[in-house]
Amino acid sequence: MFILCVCVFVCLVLRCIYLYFKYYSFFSGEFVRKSRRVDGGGGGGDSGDTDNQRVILQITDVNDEPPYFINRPLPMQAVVKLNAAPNTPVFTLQARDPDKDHDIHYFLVRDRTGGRFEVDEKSGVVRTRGSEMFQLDMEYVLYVKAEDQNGRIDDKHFQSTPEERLSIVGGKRPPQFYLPKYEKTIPENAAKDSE
Ligand SMILES: [Ca+2]
Ligand SMILES: [Ca+2]
Repeated sequence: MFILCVCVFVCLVLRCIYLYFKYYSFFSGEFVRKSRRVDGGGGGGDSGDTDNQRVILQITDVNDEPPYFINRPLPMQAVVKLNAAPNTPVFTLQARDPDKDHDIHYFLVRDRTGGRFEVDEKSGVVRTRGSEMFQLDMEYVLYVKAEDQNGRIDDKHFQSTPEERLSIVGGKRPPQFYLPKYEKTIPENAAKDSE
């Protein structure tokens, strides 16, 4: 009785495998359906031949998500040396966009510094302008944004981050703690005052 049950079970498994490979196979993203061709000229007889119909699915990513800044903290903070030469980088704007074909550009939206800084549209680097000294403890404020210029909303607008505030202080800024926890590993033989 036990041997009979085993034989029936094995037959069922083999039958399932046969039916699976007879009608469908799925491999490497290509779906192949095997269909039986009906012979129309032989009195409605079935020739038994099969055709393979290969369907290749190509899935593309629609550009439907806006960019976002990864700079932290927000609002952004930076410092500038009082004697910084023209074109000195003081900060780098960094935005991400989930869409595969994004094309991120950076813009200075509002300038509250009298033209003392500029934003590189492609790299997001914020640089100084002019050779005049910056003032100690003066706060220079810019409003910036990033756009995905492959993500068009309408004829005039692209997907964009919100406008973000970038505060640049002349000289030094007091220590800023914006995360609840900080961890850092240092070698146990590190020299005193080493960085
Ligand atoms: Ca998308
Ligand atoms: Ca996008």
